[in-house]
Amino acid sequence: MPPIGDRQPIFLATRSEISTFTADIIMAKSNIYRFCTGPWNWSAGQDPYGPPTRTEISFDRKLTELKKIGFEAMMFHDDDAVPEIDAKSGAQVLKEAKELKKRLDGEGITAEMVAPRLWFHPNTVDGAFTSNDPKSRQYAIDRSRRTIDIANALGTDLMVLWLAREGTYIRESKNGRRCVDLLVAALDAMLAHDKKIRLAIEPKPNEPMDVAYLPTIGHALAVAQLTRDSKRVGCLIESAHAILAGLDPADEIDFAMAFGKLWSLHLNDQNGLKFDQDKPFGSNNLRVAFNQVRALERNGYGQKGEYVCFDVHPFRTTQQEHWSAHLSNSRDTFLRLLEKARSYPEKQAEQLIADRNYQDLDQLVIEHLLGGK
Ligand code: GLO
Ligand code: MG
Repeated sequence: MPPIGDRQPIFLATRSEISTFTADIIMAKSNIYRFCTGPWNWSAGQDPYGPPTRTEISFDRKLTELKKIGFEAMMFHDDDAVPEIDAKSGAQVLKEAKELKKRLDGEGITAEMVAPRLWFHPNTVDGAFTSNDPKSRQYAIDRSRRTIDIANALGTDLMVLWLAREGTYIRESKNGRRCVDLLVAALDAMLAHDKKIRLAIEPKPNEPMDVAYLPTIGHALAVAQLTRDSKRVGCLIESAHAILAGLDPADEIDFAMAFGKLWSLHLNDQNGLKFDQDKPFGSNNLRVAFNQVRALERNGYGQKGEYVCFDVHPFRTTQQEHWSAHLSNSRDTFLRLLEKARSYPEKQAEQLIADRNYQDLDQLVIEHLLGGK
């Protein structure tokens, strides 16, 4: 294994280690994976064509549910943490954030990250950091600074930036080169606001915009390099977003982790190039999900305290009493695929690779996922 400097340590169990695994050891080792989700992931079934199909679950119920389904952390939008944030003074926002921290501590739940919700407000109709209107751009930066203050109060140094409206409906409406400069200026303003905050960009190629400015991890990490403190700008990979960009999420994981920059993760699934589906992890393509788990394993994801978050939603048809099944199912699937990653017949695979027998390598993977003959 080549030296990797101060980048992420590599964790790749050898075949001989794997063969000694008992079920217990596998479970103990899986402890390095800690799970997280957000309050928005218990959505009520509404879509652009119809109203909710379930009643809203209270925040308190969501909070107490987490531990029961094996989750240790919650991720927040700024206004999940402090509702109606725009109507409140800075002091009030901080007071409420500190109250929330106490509630989280009481439940033994960690705040994984906070993300500014920059896509709801009238000021962000034409984009936030890349709006053509300077007042809107200022609003977006001011609100992001508040989000950083909330992150501090909740005890996390991670802010996630899903750049929902940083793109266009028609390309002639904005200047792409200028938008890169505006994004860098905004990231710089956030980095200057707090010396410790880390920014994780969550790329997505489209939706709600026709075309986004930072569609992939490569784009996110390239922009990071232009900022005043590139060490504090990394990324978050969402499986569905990678698939929407026509990429394999496992490759995005390997790429980000080669830079030591994968600071959070939104595992889910997606059936091809259509609306963002946020299906349970592994729901659509078990093999693609397996390869994501393998990529996380070989790169040691989680060893620096990173969480495995599921950005999944219940199907619209889901009934009230099954309100958490999409989350516990995603976690179960992850753990089952972790066993598959750890029991993968590495030696046999290596031989087939050496023989350039990818035909049988393909079948080896299929047989392994099917449970062996
Ligand atoms: C939507 C995104 C969204 C973000 C969340 C955190 O496509 O995945 O759910 O992850 O708002 O910023
Ligand atoms: Mg997401």
